[in-house]
Amino acid sequence: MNIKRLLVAGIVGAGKSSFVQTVGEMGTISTEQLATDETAALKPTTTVALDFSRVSLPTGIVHVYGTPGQARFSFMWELLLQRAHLLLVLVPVHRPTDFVQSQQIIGFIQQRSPISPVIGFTHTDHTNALPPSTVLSALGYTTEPLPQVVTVNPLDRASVLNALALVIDGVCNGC
Ligand SMILES: Nc1nc2c(ncn2[C@@H]2O[C@H](COP(=O)(O)OP(=O)(O)OP(=O)(O)O)[C@@H](O)[C@H]2O)c(=O)[nH]1
Ligand SMILES: [Mg+2]
Repeated sequence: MNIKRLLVAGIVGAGKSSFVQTVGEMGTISTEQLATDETAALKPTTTVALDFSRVSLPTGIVHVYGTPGQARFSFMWELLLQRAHLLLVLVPVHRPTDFVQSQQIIGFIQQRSPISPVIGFTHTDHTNALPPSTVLSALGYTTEPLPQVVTVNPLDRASVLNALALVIDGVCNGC
């Protein structure tokens, strides 16, 4: 059976758990717990280990794993990265003061994986959303090669499936 593992990473509140839940066909495993740190100012609960769901595509089955957002859980990022075939980093484009944290997560991945992560812009419906080019520059992408990017609403299944298709096609480019 052709199974690919997709890792969905990103900072707290980026939309990782929403993405995993929206894409899943057979329910979701989540580890959502009450936030006890500065996350509580942003949202009441947070992922403390991982999210998991599964989706069946014409090209095969995708197992989708969401990470926690906090750096203290980076051992989970590391574990999940080891077996991932596909990488997506969600970046909320309405929180410019947190772009440096997104950049750090991208750097963490780049240091440990040969796979270039696709950058998924979330919260683009927010009134304070910044344009993709501004966000890319803020993430340190100022010269070629630029990453593959996609705008995604983690709450909308068509949008999530569109992002998934791009992540999968990106990996298969040139293979
Ligand atoms: N309007 C809007 N809301 C979004 C979007 N993406 C996620 N949300 C909302 O943002 C909140 C946080 O989403 P989560 O999916 O829990 O974020 P997360 O990345 O899993 O967060 P942590 O587990 O705490 O790291 C939820 O209320 C979502 O419904 C988006 O693109 N637009
Ligand atoms: Mg989560």
